[in-house]
Amino acid sequence: MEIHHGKHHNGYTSKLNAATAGTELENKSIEDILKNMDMTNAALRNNGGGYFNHCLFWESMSPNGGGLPSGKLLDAINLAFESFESFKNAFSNSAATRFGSGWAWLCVHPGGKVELCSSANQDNPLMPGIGCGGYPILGLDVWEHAYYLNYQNRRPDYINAFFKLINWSNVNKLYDLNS
Ligand code: MN3
Repeated sequence: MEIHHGKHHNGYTSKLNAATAGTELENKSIEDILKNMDMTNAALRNNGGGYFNHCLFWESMSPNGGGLPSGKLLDAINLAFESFESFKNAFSNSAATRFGSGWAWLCVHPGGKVELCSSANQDNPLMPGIGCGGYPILGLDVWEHAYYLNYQNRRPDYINAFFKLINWSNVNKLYDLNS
């Protein structure tokens, strides 16, 4: 995780700063940059996504995490997936079956409906035409750099470990802010 944060995330952040320095994007929010992404601009797409995605990834976890969501988010999960267990299975399946490098997301739409999707590389559901188009409130990195040092090819074990660390109070907060 230290290498992931200090090398990988740092690399995306530095390259995003370089790609936006001196342009009209320099003072825009990262959400604005992603929503208005020129998908043919590979440097901005890969590093803008990489910056945002990893920020959400770190905030998705806590050493005291795990357990269950609560309140309106738990209601929305039960409405969409019938139970927390079936949500967990569907999210894990989405993360396990993303071919190659990418991310699995839990997103919220205006009004509060939640939906799962996944995306390739450093793409993000805020970008035009990517995933379910909702606001991502929980994100899991399934690039090999995220798990190979500890889990080798056992991506499902890494996904299972992630569920023991999910910071549901932060996911609840993002749900309330973006629903
Ligand atoms: Mn990563």
